[in-house]
Amino acid sequence: MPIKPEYLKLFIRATEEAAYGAFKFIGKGDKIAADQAAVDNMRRELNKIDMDGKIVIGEGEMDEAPMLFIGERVGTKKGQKLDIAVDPLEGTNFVANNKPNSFSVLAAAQENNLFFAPDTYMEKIVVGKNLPNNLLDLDNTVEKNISLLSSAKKINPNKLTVCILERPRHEKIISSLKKMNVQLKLISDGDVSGAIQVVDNNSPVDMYMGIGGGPEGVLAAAALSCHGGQMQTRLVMDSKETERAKKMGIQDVNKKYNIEEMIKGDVMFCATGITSGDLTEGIKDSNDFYEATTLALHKSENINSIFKNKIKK
Ligand code: VTB
Repeated sequence: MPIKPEYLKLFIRATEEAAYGAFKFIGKGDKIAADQAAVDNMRRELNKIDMDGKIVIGEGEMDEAPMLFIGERVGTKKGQKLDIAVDPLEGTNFVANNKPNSFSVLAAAQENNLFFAPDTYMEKIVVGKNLPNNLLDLDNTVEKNISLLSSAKKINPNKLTVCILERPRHEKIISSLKKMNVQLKLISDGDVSGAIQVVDNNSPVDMYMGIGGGPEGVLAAAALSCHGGQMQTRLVMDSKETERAKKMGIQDVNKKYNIEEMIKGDVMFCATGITSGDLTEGIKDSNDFYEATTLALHKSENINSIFKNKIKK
């Protein structure tokens, strides 16, 4: 059974309120306070919704996150049974430093249909739609993946754009990409948005790759599954994290996941901008009210729209 369409506007409300909470902290240099405000508001709104929701991607595991922790039940328990993935504030540094690309994000699927990823790193490789199935592989060399994408898209490697987090751990990949004269889009943070750009017609990004957060990987997968994008991921964990993951029920910790294994069935995705960025505009102060802009997707209903709503001052 698909997710009831009426949930979309309620989830939009949850990301709007979370975004509004963080908005008050833009440029204040306090990422913890900004995150807390977003978490509080999102949790409050989720608990108003008639659903039997379970947080599968949240602020962390129960012993380290008091709110919106993995496994927390949200909603009034009266409606559909749903798995919920949240990042009330994606891009805490961006809000703290008044930089573009921060937003509040949520994805929902039916019970047991979202990948229960632990809060660890994840290797990711992402491309857009209308490409041969399972085109790329994390175990290929960077050169091979670029050459496969270049042939499939009939675009010379020097005309391809690859987005990647700028981190020392990616030095080797970045230097291989430079050798191939690929165009780089280096981002300082925010790989949910980085990954989703492969399906955005207004973005030059052809491929996203590299190691970022596991939770962020599931959120990006939710949006990409509505668009028909491709993604392959693999958890990256130290021995302690591996133990925890096994306790969470992940038997094969080296498994490579494709999008259908991370997101099953129907899915909704909402992202409300805090500061303006590649996905959406940020919250705007319009004298009498604030205006929130949300990118909202619902797979089974083919919804891919931008919603603008007023938030009372
Ligand atoms: C990653 C990325 C996120 O933070 O989790 C990153 O997925 C943290 O990476 O989008 P480092 O540990 O290397 O700093 C974000 O960029 C923002 O939450």
